[in-house]
Amino acid sequence: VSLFICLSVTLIIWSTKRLENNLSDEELEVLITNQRVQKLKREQQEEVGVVFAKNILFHNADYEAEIRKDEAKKVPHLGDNGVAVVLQGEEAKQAETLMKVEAFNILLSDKIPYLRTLPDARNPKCKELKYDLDLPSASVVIIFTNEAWSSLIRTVHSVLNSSPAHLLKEILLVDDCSDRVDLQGRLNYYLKTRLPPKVRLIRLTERAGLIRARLAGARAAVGDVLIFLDAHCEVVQTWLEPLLQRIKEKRSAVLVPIIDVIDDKTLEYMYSKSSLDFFQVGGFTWSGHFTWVAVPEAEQARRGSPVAPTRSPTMAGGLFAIERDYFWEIGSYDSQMDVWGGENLEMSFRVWQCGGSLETIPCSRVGHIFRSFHPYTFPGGKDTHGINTARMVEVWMDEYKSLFYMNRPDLRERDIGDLTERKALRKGLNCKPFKWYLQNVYPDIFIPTENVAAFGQVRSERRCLDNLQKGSSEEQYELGMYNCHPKATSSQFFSLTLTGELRRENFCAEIQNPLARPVRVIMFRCHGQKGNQEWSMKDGQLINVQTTLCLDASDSEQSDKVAAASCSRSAWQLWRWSNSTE
Ligand code: UD2
Ligand code: MN
Repeated sequence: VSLFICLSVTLIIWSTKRLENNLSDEELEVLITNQRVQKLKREQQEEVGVVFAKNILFHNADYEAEIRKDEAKKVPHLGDNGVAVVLQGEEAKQAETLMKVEAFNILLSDKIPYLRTLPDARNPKCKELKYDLDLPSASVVIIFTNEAWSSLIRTVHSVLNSSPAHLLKEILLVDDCSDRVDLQGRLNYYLKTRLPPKVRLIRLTERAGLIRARLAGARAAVGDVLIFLDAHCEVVQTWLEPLLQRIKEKRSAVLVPIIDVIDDKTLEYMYSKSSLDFFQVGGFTWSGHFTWVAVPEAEQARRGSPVAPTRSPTMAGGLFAIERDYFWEIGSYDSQMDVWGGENLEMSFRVWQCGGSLETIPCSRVGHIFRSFHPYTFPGGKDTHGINTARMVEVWMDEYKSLFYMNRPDLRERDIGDLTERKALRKGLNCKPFKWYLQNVYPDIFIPTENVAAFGQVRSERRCLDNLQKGSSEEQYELGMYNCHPKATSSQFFSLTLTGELRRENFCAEIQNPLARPVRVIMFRCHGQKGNQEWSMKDGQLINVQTTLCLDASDSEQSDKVAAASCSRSAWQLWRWSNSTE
């Protein structure tokens, strides 16, 4: 009898609850399971502290509660118009601690609404441009591994909000096997309850790395054009139309927006109102790194207008648009590249060498949070940037690969995997040599061994000019000397250009203070204006033209530095280059 009473009471409670809340069977089931899970969570929380095991099945009510908790953190209009927000007191401290985990200010990101207004960072001339109503449709592919929730969600809302619905076919989220709890069921639930069905989620069951994650996204996409974004971006109004318009005009054009910086601490959307005609395009260094460079004068003249498509030798990699079929035709990606790095230069060289073009579209602007470290793991702890880049170098850079290996001798003997397929691809597409690329696409690049009077090691007695490991993060450094290495390595590899620069990569030797004693020689960004950076070579002496002082090694044994002194017959002023045309 008591069992019967108990059962019927339960039944009555169930049905009233059901009537009150209008719940379906399934939802009711969820509600009950939830109570159990909540209890389990409480117990677990007490036991292990804060982290919930990932294998606990959360249910809808939990997700709903968590999402509402997140939504409750939002401060309306905070960060609107992309302004900087500075946290104070205890919050600021907490935010700083969390910076060490996420590599950006997650605490602030949690407080800024998912959709905030941004400044119209575009050049005013963009408003005069007209776009067709009928444009190819876009699949926006956003890949992520263990990205922070609020910045990921903000990226999605931003794209949805600032893209014309008829042009946005879908947003494809590709989860590269994240194990963060909030990116599990909760993300699914968020999609179902907060976002339109055109936002889709794919989960990779194994960590694929960003290259293979993008490939997975591209395979699943159905739009005419693929647009890849990182998971911490915000787009500026009318970012999409100019990209699609250009692809409609030229299907082999691979496009990048202007990438603006979203400050990692204040989340300010940074751009310069006063210099809207100026933006940078992509370059690269001989050590295989991407760099930003000014638009060359010749290109400024060719493109006609500062808002016209601007040719870019390379791209940063994360944000670009490419016609979907063309993406596959031109060789998609090297699927053997792991985790992070190198794929951007690979695609840049490949597109140019195989008949396409890479262009910056100035009226399309997207903000990106640049982080100072990777908030995710590198499985196996491998230098994936180095290995991926070596794969790229072997396939695309021909004889110029020696300049890369001089910078990365450690990669000469490394196992970088099989390249047969990629080499066959290059052959099949009948791609042009790297030399063609340098001459036609990037004529401004400094090639340490070409158009120079001398290059290689610069020796005085048994010591050689040496950068003493400087020059990657420094603004400037004093030029040093060190025992000559048996073979030229990048730290001892200098060039004397035909315009008189004594140069290493993008640093040029100059004299800043001829009155100091001793006069130190400073390596500073090459300015190309001769002046204090002009040197001439005569009978073994290296003479700074402006000061008429000679490069002098006399105190280098004590100081490890080279100096400049009045020219004399001293043997300390005689320099031998390992390769010289004199
Ligand atoms: C830049 C690019 C980035 C990529 C990289 C070179 C921009 C703004 N960003 O570095 O897109 O081209 O250069 O490889 O141009 N991710 C995964 N799986 C992984 C690792 C990363 O899905 O194993 C995701 C990650 O969550 C992020 C995206 O890939 O959404 C790019 O990673 P990042 O933001 O760490 O790269 P970033 O901006 O430093
Ligand atoms: Mn990024």
